[in-house]
Amino acid sequence: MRDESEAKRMSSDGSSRIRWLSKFFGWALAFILLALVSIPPGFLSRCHLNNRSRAKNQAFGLKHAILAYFTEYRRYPVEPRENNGGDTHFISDNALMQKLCPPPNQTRPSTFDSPREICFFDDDHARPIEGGKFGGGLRHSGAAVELFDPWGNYFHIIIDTNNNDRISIPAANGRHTEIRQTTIVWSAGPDGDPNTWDDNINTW
Ligand SMILES: [Ca+2]
Ligand SMILES: [Ca+2]
Repeated sequence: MRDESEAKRMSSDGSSRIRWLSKFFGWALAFILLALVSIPPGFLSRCHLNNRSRAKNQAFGLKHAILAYFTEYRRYPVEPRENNGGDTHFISDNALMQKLCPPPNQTRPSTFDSPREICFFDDDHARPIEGGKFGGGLRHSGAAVELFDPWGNYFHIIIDTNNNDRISIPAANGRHTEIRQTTIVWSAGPDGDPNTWDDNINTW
């Protein structure tokens, strides 16, 4: 008799647990559907636009920082490379950024390569994004510092290292046009490829 009532009680417990679980999953499903329906139309495209305007601000900030460095020291923050008399293409890696940004713990001047200890460039900390990358700001690693666009790639920079006050800007289909500027910066855009110009974001 006792075994029978114990079995009934266990069966009743099992049924109520199943009812509770099905109720829980029902509510969870309803909540997810409600959240999906509540995303305003155009939200995803606005995120895309925000990333583009963020990249544009970063590119102009970097360009102005390089020009300010030149004004201060009468030289560019990176050494020109041999390029058959042409201008030099750089990226926003540590070799460039360590001249423009102080290290996070203010351990200057041992690691901050700016003779007068001037901070020429600052930005948000890069955030983790998909693919194990960091994007949208400065990434400090020990004494090293790098700058990434919102899609986790370096910016590209051409500096007038042959000092003719002109830069031949790269463009689609290998076309080049000369403009009267001494520093240009561009982001490779969402596709991460600096040579596909439909989505690139530039300062000229
Ligand atoms: Ca030039
Ligand atoms: Ca591109």
